[in-house]
Amino acid sequence: MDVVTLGETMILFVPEHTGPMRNTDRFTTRVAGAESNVAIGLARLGFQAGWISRLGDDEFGKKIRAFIRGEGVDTTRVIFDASADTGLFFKEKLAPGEWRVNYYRKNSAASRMRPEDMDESYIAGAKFLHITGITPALSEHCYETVLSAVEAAKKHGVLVVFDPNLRRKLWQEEKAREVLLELVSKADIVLPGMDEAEFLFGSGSPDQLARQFQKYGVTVVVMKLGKQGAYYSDQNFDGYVEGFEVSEVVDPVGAGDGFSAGFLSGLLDGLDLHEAVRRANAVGAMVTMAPGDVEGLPEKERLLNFVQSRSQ
Ligand code: CKP
Ligand code: MG
Repeated sequence: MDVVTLGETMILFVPEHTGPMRNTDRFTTRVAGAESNVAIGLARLGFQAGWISRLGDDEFGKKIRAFIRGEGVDTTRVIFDASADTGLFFKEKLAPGEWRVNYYRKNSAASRMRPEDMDESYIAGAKFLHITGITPALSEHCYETVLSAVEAAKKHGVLVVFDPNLRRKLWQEEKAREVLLELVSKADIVLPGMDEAEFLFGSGSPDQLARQFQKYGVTVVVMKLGKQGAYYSDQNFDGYVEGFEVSEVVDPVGAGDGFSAGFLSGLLDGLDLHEAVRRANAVGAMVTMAPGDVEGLPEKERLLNFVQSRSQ
């Protein structure tokens, strides 16, 4: 396995019309969850990705597993839990450029993940363990599950990649800050957005904020700067990589996960940090141009064509 990740994936309902969803009775359903988005992104780019989770033993759970497995992600560690439902979420487009996410995931099957669900040898066989700050917000058990996955990774020299993915609807600020910082302190690579970095450390420039992460022992920090691109820093190098022009932002949700998938694929292909971040920017941009959270994730050839066509 190149990358193993764990987290909750839900059925996403997208109302057909712009405006509050009480005014619509038509929805499109899709499959979405930050960690499986990353796994799908990597699988489309030709890498081996494994996704660990719990799903309800229900129609939606079956749909999610079939979809993710169909994308070529390894789902052998996914457990169907008959005692809870698969989580749902709704993504309303309130006005052009204004989105609202509504979760129906309390006590979901994924919130019942347990440290025992983490197969140490499965994690040990990966090059990277990818985690996000969403999972520990789901329940105390999920928090412990993430810690045990990280422990297994560290024990076997698997690099820990952490995307803070702050979700204010899921927990209180103080608790979020404490847990996210704890995970930062255990990560080798962090991929925060500027807003998340400022949430953790207060306002500052990207390089000042990156140094704060490095004080926690992080080796590589890549800060997402939206359409401006990204800033990266490791012990030896730092720099900015410009973002790609996007013709129209159809749906920005999932761009961060595309960024993670693009970045990890770059590292797995042996690119240097600058080039890996460029690839991350490209995949993030491509995700925003398609509806849904995973629909815009490209295959390798499309990605390389996109990058090349914008480099001339
Ligand atoms: O940070 P991103 O916009 O890339 O993350 C989007 C995902 O897992 C989305 O698919 C949703 O299911 C979630 O984040 C979430 O729980 O908010
Ligand atoms: Mg994100």
